Amino acid sequence: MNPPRPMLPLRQTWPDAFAAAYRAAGYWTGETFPALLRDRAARFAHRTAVVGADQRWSYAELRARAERIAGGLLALGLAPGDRVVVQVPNIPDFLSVMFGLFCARLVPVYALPAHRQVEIVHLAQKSEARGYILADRHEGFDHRPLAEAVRGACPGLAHVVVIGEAGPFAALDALPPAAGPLPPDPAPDEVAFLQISGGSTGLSKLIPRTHDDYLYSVRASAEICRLTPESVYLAALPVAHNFPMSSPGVLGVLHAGGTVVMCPSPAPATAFPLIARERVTLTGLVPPLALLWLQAAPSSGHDLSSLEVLQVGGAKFMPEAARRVRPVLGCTLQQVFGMAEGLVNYTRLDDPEEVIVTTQGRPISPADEVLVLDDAGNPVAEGEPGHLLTRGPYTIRAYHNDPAANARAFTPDGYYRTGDVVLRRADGHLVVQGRASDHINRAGEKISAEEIEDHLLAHPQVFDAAVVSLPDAFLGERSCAFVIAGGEPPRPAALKAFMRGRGLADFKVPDQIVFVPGFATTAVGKVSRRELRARLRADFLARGTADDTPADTAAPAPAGGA
Ligand code: OOB
Repeated sequence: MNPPRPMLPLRQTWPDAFAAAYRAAGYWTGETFPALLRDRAARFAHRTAVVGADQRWSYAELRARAERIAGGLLALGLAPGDRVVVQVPNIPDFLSVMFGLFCARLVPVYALPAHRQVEIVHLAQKSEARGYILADRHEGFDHRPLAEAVRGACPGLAHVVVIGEAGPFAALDALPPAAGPLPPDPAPDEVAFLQISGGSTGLSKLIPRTHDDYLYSVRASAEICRLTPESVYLAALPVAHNFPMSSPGVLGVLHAGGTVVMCPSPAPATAFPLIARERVTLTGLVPPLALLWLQAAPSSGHDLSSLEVLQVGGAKFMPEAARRVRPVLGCTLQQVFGMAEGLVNYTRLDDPEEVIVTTQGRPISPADEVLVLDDAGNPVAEGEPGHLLTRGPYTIRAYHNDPAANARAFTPDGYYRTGDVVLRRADGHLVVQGRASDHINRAGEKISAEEIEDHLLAHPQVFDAAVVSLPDAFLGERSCAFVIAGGEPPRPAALKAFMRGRGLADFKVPDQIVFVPGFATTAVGKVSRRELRARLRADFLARGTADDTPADTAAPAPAGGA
């Protein structure tokens, strides 16, 4: 066997004075994920930790299963410190795998079930992954051929483990027995996992989060959401995403000793019966799904009366829709404005209805530093819109292995440039106004215009392409590609099939394709991509044909991202 290649170290560090202050203030407590699991398994041994379609595991069972997986993965040949891409849908094994990795000191790299070859290969290569854990099938898609293709493209990916029918791979349920004791617990300032960025430019960046910083956000979120051992959380959005994972999400609920109900799809037909059966108290949705639920609830016939809080986040929830949550669902709305890089804002459960409906909340922590700046970098007057920058005890200071992105995204004094334009009210609540960067927020899924343009340009009949967001009554935003054909224009459907054929996640395939003869340029003949996109979008909208004419698509479905 070849000796393992040296991997780029994972780290996430704050300047000493900040780290000391965060510890002194009790934000960073030294808690780690393996210790959390052991503690809850001892305190809540027989209470239900997680429920699936036909599974119901107590905390003691979750721990036993996680530790078995940990031992099995190490016996298979993975070594502490190795990164493992996790592409697991909303099933109880998501939690046993995640905690199994933590207990083995392996580092999860969270992929979404909707990701395809392009995304998984990128994550595996960028993280230097040696393992890939996936479910055999999800929503009619067989992930094993995908795993074959990924393994072919990533020679370092030594171990592929499948939940369900494993085919040519190792089966999660048949891992070898542990060859020895599990490694000692990690240091709390070690990187626990890699989360992925919304990807405003190019491909997703990797976000290293430490035990200390992430568990602070989990603990504080659980408190803000008043979670208790009686809380029952429906995981309706893909749990690998930061919102359902930790805001307060499945981790917040386990931290509080409550119950996680894994919902395989956020559609009302799947979610409503589970809410009724499990007496769910809390769940989180992206705005398009919240709209669907508001539409479906009155005539659904399911008893949704256990629901106390509906969280909505990932994209802007418009006040007119927000106002309908309490009358229609009989529960409190909580708006959540967060980012995988850190900062999370919540409306509080006892905020006045006006605040809940019209704002995106305020930060978790008194130590969250928030700046709202004009283009020149000066603070705007209170109540004026500006660029949101932030730093704090659970906001990263750097991406993994990406000096160019770090130079763009962080100021020299460590603030993260969120790319969002917000206004801060006198009472400290933030209202999201839009954003400065060129991505499309499609039902909470962030799509980089640049990444999609690159794929379009790979088509032989595409001369140039610019991808923009257009307003969409349902998705919030949909993607539209303006394409200059090189020769005979390809049919939009063929171009979309080409994109899928390149192994791109479905939600990134443009919803609409508009062929144009050329891109108007300035007299100088040169224009930045950003200006170009802005101009194409503005011209198209000015022609008044944009909304409700997804010319070449059937009604687009939200991928259920956040
Ligand atoms: C969440 O995380 P990401 O990393 O997928 O996306 C972050 C971006 C934000 O910078 C903002 O542009 C947008 O998503 N966003 C919202 C929003 N919540 C997120 N825009 C308007 N209103 C909101 N409520 O999306 C995320 C992470 C943790 C909790 C919640 C959402």
